[in-house]
Amino acid sequence: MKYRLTILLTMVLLATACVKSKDEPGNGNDPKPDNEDPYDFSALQPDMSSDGKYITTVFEYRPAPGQFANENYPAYQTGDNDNSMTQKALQAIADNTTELISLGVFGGYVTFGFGHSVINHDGKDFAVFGNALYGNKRVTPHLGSCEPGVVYVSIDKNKNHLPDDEWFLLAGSEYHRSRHNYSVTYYRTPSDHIPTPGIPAYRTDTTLIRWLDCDGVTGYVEQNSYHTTNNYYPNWYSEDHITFSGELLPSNIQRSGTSYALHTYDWGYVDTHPNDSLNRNAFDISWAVNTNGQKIHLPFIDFVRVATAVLQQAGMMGDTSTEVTSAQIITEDEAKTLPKYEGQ
Ligand SMILES: [Ca+2]
Ligand SMILES: [Ca+2]
Ligand SMILES: [Ca+2]
Repeated sequence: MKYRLTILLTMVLLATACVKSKDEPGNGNDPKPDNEDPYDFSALQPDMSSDGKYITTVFEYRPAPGQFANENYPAYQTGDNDNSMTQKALQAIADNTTELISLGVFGGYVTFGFGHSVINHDGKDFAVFGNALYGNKRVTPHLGSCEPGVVYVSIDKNKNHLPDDEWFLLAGSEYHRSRHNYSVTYYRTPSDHIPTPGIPAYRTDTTLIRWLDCDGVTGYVEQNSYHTTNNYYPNWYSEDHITFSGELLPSNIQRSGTSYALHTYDWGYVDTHPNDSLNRNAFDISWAVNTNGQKIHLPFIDFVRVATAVLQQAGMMGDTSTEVTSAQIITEDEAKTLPKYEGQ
């Protein structure tokens, strides 16, 4: 009986673990005690004190573990901390750059701004670029590399110029088959860790970074033979475990024998289409939903967050991590040239 009760309690705890937590995008605001509509933004004025087109500020760079962590995009050097890594991230994605940052596996994110509000005009309002490529279907059908990240937006409701307000997901083409309010905790590799090599031989350690999700499922970010000198867990984090929460997309791995591809999703995701298409990499603030799935009208936004939205190992390509190279505002005139895709 006691045993059964323990199981029951564990199930209840696990079942509640996947609901929204206060650290999750979408929970920045305390509930209002009276009848005030929390989504009435009509009294707020956009900050249009500058008119730049590209990223000017990175507020947070919080990658999840992954094969590029510490090694590159951006590289960690002894003595780096949250502030210096955030500055490196800014140098990489500010302006019209082709440098990039990697966000690590599921949940890792970057939060940035354009130095002024982004108005929600008719059509798409801004674009975010990654480093996605399609496979050439005729020659290399399994060489696509699309690593979808989701976009959250926020409005500086408390006017402190910081992204500490409620976050809204921009619901893309896969929203209705995605897992909402998911979370995963990653654990720093213990110092006495013994690698567990796998098959094929590129799997040099199948148990490098342990993770535990809100369902109680556990797994690992694996070390592969192309990245053996870094330790995959961001060195500058003081915590020995770190939790990320948000939207989880279905796996986009296509496998044919030993060959893997990461296929594209239609619209509404970062690092999912090559950068030669503005429209495929463009986002409309009107796609915003809160964590209950309610559509929210935002007249403008002040903050953008991009987060890796899959949790998967893709053979010799290793773990899947969204990359960001730059972002830009889309003017109202430019938006008129960008036709809607089905479902937009
Ligand atoms: Ca819009
Ligand atoms: Ca704020
Ligand atoms: Ca990528």
